[in-house]
Amino acid sequence: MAGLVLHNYFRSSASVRVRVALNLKGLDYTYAAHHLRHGEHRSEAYRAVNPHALVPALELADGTVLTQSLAIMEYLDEVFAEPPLLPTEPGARARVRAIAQAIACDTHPLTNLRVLGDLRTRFGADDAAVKDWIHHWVKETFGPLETMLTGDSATGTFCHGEQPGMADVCLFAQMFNNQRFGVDMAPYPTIRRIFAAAARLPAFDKAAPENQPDAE
Ligand SMILES: N[C@@H](CCC(=O)N[C@@H](CS)C(=O)NCC(=O)O)C(=O)O
Repeated sequence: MAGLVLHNYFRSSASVRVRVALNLKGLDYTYAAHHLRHGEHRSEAYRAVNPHALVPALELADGTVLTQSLAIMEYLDEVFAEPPLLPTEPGARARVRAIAQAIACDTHPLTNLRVLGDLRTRFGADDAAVKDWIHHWVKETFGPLETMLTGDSATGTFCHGEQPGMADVCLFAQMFNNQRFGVDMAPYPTIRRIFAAAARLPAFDKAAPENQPDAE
């Protein structure tokens, strides 16, 4: 599809998700960077693109703007069937979505920039308290996720079988946050193994924060 513009930021894990999905589908896009630490996503110009003032947002050739990384991934999967990001069997689809949502809905929002900012400004949290908060909430999901992945024969090289999908995309993206925040990943060998398998694939590696034009 010609004329795709991805509004994003190199370090944003929700942006990583959409970059991987676009790469897996073999879609080219224009990279529009919005520096989150400089507050560029809160500008009037960007709010005209996404009133939520969050990245990513995917602008289609006809000007339609898609927001929410999970919704964007589902859109891409519906319009560009190959390779699929979800399996075909309903139970398997629910499993993959559950893993993806455990990360994207239960973990990531609690460690988002604006939440951490609020902890500091409205609730007086210092660096140590913020770090403790992040580690706590990652652990809340990654512990059960490790159990879930390790104890299920549906888990293969990737979260679900031998092909990477939406769950792997979310896991891969969150791992960069975990690394940046100094989360100890030793208790999660299966998650680390899946991350390593994904990182070996060009579509994932190309989407990693350090490989973006705005990387610092
Ligand atoms: N649920 C949204 C989350 C989007 C989101 O929170 N993006 C972060 C970067 S990963 C952001 O823009 N943060 C800006 C802020 O917190 O001010 C999605 O999956 O797209």
